Amino acid sequence: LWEKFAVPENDDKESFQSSFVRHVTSTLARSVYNIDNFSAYQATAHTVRDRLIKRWNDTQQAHAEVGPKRVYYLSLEFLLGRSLDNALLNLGLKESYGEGVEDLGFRMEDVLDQEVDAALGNGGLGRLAACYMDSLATLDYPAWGYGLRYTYGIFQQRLNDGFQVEFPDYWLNFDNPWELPRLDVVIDIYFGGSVSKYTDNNGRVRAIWEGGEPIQAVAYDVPIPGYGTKNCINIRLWSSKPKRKFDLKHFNEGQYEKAVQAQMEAENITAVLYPNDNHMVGKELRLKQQYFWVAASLADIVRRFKKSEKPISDFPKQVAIQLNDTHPTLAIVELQRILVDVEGLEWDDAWDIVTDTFAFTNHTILPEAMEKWPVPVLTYLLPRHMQIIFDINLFFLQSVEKKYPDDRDLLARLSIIEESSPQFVRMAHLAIVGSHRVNGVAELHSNLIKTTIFKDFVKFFGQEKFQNKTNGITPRRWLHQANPKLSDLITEKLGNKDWLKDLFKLKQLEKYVDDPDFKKRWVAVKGSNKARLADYIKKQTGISVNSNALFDIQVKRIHEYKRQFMNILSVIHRYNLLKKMTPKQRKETVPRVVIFGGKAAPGYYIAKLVIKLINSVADVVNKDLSIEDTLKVVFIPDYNVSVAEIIVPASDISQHISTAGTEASGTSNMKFVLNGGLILGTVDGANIEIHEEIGDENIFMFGNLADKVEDLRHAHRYRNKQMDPALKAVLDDIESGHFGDPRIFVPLINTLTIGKDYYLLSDDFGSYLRAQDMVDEAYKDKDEWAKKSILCTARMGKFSSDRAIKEYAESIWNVEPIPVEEVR
Ligand code: 26Q
Repeated sequence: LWEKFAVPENDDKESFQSSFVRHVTSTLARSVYNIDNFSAYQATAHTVRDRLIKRWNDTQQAHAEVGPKRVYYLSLEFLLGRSLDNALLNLGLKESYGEGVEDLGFRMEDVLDQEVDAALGNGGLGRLAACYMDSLATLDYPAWGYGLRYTYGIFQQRLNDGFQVEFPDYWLNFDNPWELPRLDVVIDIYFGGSVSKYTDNNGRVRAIWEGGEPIQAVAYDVPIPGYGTKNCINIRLWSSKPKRKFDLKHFNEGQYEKAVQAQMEAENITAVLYPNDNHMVGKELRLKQQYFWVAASLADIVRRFKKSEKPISDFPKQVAIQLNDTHPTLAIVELQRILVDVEGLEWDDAWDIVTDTFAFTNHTILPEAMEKWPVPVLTYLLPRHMQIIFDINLFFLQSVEKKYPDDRDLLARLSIIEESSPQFVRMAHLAIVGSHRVNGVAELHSNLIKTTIFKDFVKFFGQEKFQNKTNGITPRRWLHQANPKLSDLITEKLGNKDWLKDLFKLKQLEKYVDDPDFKKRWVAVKGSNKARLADYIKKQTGISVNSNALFDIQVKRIHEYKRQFMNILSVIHRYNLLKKMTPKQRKETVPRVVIFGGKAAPGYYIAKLVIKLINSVADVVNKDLSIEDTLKVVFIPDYNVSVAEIIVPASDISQHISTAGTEASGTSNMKFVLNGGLILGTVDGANIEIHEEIGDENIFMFGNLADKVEDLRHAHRYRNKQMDPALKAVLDDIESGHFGDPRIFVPLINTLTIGKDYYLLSDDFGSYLRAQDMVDEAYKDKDEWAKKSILCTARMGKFSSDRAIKEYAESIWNVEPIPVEEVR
């Protein structure tokens, strides 16, 4: 009977249109004679959503039949961006649905443009999680993501007089077709309360934690379709809400307000994403977010495991949990609590299960980003967990003591507890001790953590526990979707779209580097992408830029270690040179458009001054007619995933210029090169491996190496005398008031003097300027540049997130793909 009523979903234009009309009239309750672009978007999205739900169900059914080991990716951030175009492409529906939309009188581009970004992340770490979900789905892995459904995503950035101002990102304002509320999947989460001891039937003393008032975690599921497969995986996002019970006690005492207050605080937990990137903020609410999320996710995972009716000792054979940085580290403690307090296991048996289950990815070595939480706060919010952490630490330090007797310094360095007053819990230490594998995100970074911050752990646990998994990006979104013209050209040349599932196939493009016709078409695609960006810049900022100029782009979170400051200082240097040139000399120079974008954390004063300086320089340079359009400076506001999709395909050069050893990997570097843009970069993070893949001739590298950084910092006691003269001249220029009231920039300039130039701008400035000159020189030879651009794309196979995910699956998770058949 069920089969009789199951309506087969067809992928042709007419089926789309009939579904579209049904959604307009039923779901949206509108007349088909009166629909705007937004309604057209909604109706299209709902039509696609129906297809996704079908695949989602088929996938769950296929997995239930096999009962495979599943991988769970725990991330506080999923920076997904828009979903409609991506889903259409991954499902192979773009063409038929596109025609269907256009036939009904809409422009597909305008329809797609109606969607708001799902911006539940800050930057690299959150976008990495999104790329990994795309690869897990595409490669048919039985995987789940777990995160939080923030009511407010990363803030929207606007500019006022060149200063950043933040606006709330209330992204759920007009319904979100990409989530499926699971009002039946609700888990009670407790904070506070008390721990009591009791003696069990076997005479053993056991602990029982009774928390305070429960808060409900409600599941919202976000389907993630793979490319060219029926597999459709799930990101489960938890939303907090008060457990609606009538609080008679408060009510009778006439404390109605207090009762409501408690309910509001419950909703607060998932209200807002913390907007700090690579910086720890010690807010209690952030810790509550972490536990709320981790406890709900583990309850869900344990419940799913129990359905298998396997013995609890099989847990690590069925479950792999990846910790995306230290943010979910409390999951280790929560699983130990469940196994010991609830399931009644012995401590050691439980701990073996825990460590076999978890693996931990580190994303930074910056000291200010290392998570640590005060013991008193943990004791009061999660008393039982704090006891368990002390016990984990005790047993761990005992085992250290046994291996290295009488080394008290070693014990202090390894301890999960920092012995300050108050004491702190070092989350990275807890994550390492509770995991069977730890990885960094690029070769250099993985080596650095082994020799610096985690050195003692390597000594104790041995090398095998510490791995490298170089990051990757999904070529579906970052080439096929963002750069359709280049994608079409590649597909035409290679004869099929297989490269989208095996990015190493791009290698075949190398055959055509000397084919004039191919080169011409390659350059034309870049030109049209630059024209598209020029239009966007005109619309957003009013600035006209010449798309024949060299497009030089630095877009990423604004942070001192990423050195946007050094970039804008070099722009001032360039401007001063251009002003001194004769008209003839200016004719011979390569015109440049220097483009910046990125958000500063709202409380990061210096980063905000960098934004102001960029805009002040832009104001002066852009209206100076004397330099005859040889230089333009642009700050694109509100950089996010969908803006990146316009920017990334349009670069000639992109800058990744962090102080060596500070950028764990970087992933936008990969995006730009995959789209045929060259890199100007330091010997840092994944730049090094990109260099290795694409070759010396196709990248501009400069600056001091990571192993020199410590010594250079040390030498900076005598800073002022040694400052690079070109840099000094530029700073003098700012101080003379050429770029507005110089008093504004004093604290920024002080970072180079009083602040001892921690990020070594002065040490790298000379080689940076020389590298810039080499870029100009190389760009003059258009033909050679085209060749470099093609080789860049052709050699980027390694940086597909598919490669990264296969490495995780094979050497950390031990999970296998499960093919998903369509169920009719
Ligand atoms: C921690 C505690 C309290 C509040 C906030 C945080 C917090 C939030 C976000 C700490 C760090 C982050 C984000 C870090 C991040 O994005 N790191 C980047 O990860 C990328 C993916 O691996 C790398 O490519 C980048 O190099 C790295 O900077």
